[in-house]
Amino acid sequence: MIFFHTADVHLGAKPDSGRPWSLEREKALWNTFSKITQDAGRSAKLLLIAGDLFHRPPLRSELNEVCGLFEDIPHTHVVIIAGNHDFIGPGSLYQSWKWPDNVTMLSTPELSSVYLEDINTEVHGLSYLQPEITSSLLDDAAAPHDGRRHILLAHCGDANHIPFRPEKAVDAGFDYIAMGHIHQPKRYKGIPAAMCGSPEPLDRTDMGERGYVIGDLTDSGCSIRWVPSATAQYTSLTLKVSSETTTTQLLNHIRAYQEKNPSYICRLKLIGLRRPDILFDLDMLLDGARITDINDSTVPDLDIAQLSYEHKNDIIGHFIKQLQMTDISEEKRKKAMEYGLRALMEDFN
Ligand SMILES: [Mn+2]
Repeated sequence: MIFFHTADVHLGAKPDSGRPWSLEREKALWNTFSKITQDAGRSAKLLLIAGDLFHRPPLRSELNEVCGLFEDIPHTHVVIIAGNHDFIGPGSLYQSWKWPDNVTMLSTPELSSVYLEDINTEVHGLSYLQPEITSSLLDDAAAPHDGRRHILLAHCGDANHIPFRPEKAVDAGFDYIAMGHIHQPKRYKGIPAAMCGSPEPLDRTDMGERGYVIGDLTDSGCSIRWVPSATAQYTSLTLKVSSETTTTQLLNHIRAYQEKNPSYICRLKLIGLRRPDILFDLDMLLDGARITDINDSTVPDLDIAQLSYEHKNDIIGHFIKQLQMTDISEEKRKKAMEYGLRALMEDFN
């Protein structure tokens, strides 16, 4: 029995809000989820959604949209739980929503299940009714030896969101544990369990590839593989500058890199020695390429001996001499030299 396992789709989120590519990312969340459901419809009997399908309690229009996707795959069962983001609070549309026939939401705060007869599989799970659950609610989950296959859907994984060890659920008889909540995918060695990760990264802290799980549950056990699905990837890019480097050169370099890797959105780090009298125009870099943030760790390339010779009769030379005689740590001296000389030389230029 082939199944798909996804979670943390966060439909409705606006990644990198305010940046030029934000709308494109917002649409990518929908497009990738749509593609996953279509692929599931072609090859899987069951689509598991382990919480946080939506970024917040969903709007009517958003629910209509996903129901349209599920109606297009009538021969695939869909089982959903609500996570900490799309929790079923007072007034949540989840409470009274009429899902298509192939869809089940396990919406109670204690474990419940749905038995899918044609695939002899029972899916167990619970939904969040509030954004946090600190108790280990799933520790007592158990699957009976009744000839059915049993799957546990679990939105869990940190102290405020159902602390949980999947090993325990395997010992309690479950054939697969479909976990959600942590965006970084994780396999558990030797046991049929996975944190599938989000199908698309949500922000710059979601570094690396993202995807979902395709599993095959048979009488001899459960095999799973992880499939990449994300259309963008947050990566770190470190560039080393020299005293000849200009902002335009940096921008051209980053643009060429991103043309070669069009899915990359970069966190930029600048290192190396820059010309002492310039600061890179970070706004120009942020405006000109897909960069979320910049860590400028460059240091000015100061030739102290040369400077103190050239300025032996003015305040710059005097400043260098005094600082060299001051009893402070080398690190502090370096910083003070950098800031002091920058300020003094601006006056001179
Ligand atoms: Mn979550």
